[in-house]
Amino acid sequence: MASLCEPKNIVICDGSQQEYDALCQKMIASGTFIPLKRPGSFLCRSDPADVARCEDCTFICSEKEEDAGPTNHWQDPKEMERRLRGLFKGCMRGRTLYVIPFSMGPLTSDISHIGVEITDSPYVVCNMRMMTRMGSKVLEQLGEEGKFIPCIHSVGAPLKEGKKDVPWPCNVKNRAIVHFPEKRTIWSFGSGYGGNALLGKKCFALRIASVMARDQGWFAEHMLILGLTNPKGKKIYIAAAFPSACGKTNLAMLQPSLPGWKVETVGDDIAWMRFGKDGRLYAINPETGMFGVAPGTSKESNPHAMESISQNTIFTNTALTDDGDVWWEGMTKEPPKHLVSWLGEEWTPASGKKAAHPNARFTAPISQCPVVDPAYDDPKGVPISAILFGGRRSSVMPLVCEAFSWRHGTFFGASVSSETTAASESEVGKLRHDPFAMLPFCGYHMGDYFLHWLKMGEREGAQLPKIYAVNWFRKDRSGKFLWPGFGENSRVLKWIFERVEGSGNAVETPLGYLPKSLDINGLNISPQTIEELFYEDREGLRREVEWLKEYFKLFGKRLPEGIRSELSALEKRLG
Ligand code: SAT
Ligand code: MN
Repeated sequence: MASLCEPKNIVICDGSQQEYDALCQKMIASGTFIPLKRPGSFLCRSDPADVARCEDCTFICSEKEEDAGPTNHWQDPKEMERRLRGLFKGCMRGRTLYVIPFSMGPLTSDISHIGVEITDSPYVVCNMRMMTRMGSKVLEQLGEEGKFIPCIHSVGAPLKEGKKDVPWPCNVKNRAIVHFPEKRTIWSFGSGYGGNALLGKKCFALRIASVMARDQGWFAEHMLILGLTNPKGKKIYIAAAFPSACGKTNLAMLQPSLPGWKVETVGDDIAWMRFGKDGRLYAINPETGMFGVAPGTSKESNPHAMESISQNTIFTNTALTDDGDVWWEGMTKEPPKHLVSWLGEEWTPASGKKAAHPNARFTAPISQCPVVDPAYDDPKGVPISAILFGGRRSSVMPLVCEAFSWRHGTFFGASVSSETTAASESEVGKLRHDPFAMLPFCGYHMGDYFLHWLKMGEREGAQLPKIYAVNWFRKDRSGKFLWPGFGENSRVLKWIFERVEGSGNAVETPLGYLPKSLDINGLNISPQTIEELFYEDREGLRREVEWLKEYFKLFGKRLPEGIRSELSALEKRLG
């Protein structure tokens, strides 16, 4: 790679604090980092054209086109390799090539896997140090013969001798985030942002890992993991899949409004799950950091996130206050009188523009979360009792619903749809199917992925988690959210806990089991609102079935029979 990329020098990262600090100093000097008032924290402004995951330039280059499936962009792997070699030729001139050995998951866990990312971005190095277990200890573990996933990244902006660098080098028009599932290799060119560049995250831990998981009989999922303890001290673990920027971080560290209940955080974005000898499903969080959405995060909405980012945090594309702190929409009720926006422009409330980019992010170590779960680093993982699927749905879908069976729950996952968010560069607020919240992250044919889920449920001796669909985002006719969400979601978690334990009451409906009653003690909500939250909109549901039928056609013969029959069973139940 060095002879292809022609970097000025090469640094093998040891992952030490000194190395991290030196890189931060270097980025302050180059204008990439602005030191903040918060201890050990920095603000970084990206190029205004490189602000989110780019789904249109993300490719799954399997040997056969049909194996990438209809939901992925495919290109011939040989042609793509040729293109990449052209793009990478001399792309690191004038820059340092950093070698980042990293482990997804605890080094001693047999659920974990190792990767090595090479990059010419010190911003990526610093983020990867927070997001993964990174450095010399990983190289030691690898030894001479160890296996790793090669992850090759460049911002694609060679630096001419004597020319001053820009704060956020990138090459937007040539961006390509490319996965070779058979070779289990990742190449990413032209972007420095989030999932495009921190290759351990979506590229490895979801797209490549989903392929490994299919082949080896485990799960790589876009899920948070939380521990839920009831007032008697009994604890279960829950995993939940929501699309990007739909509240995974908020749920993962929620402060329950219900007295005596406790939520603790194992992970906020990705879960790797494997069956244990006892037949239960054990989950690890392969990451060690959070790359969370800043806008909307406040002391009210997520006090634990606010505490997690009080120090040692990298902020990207937030606004800067006059006293050297950060701000974003929704952080306080009243915006400050003056700010410098994410674009580096003077900003006042009268500007009529957003001060922070809607996909502004914080990168912080999960160990800083005040409610981090004691088992977050446990190599065995935590046993999962319930799996939740959800999206942003302003109508039709009830607040919570329990699946009749694993197969029915798999159908829940396959039917997820959600309004799009700023986490991806495509249009925001458009309702789209996003099966298992994996639409942008599944590394192979989505129909085969459904089949993998169905098959895993047939495993001998499996103690399967119960499966739920949740929707915090249902609105009334005037467009107002019916449910307060955030800490009040503990009321839904409580019902799930009781169902798992066998004590919770439910009524059977065509969609699944709904709560007979939800604990709304102390919540200022009218009985009509509760009714609306669970209202069975038969017309809407029938339309939903038609819409799903249309969507599932996409998968042709590779739509598993189990999904097909669940859809017709639902249609029958709706009458
Ligand atoms: O992929 S990112 O990590 O940039 C953001 C997301 O989609 O969750
Ligand atoms: Mn995510």
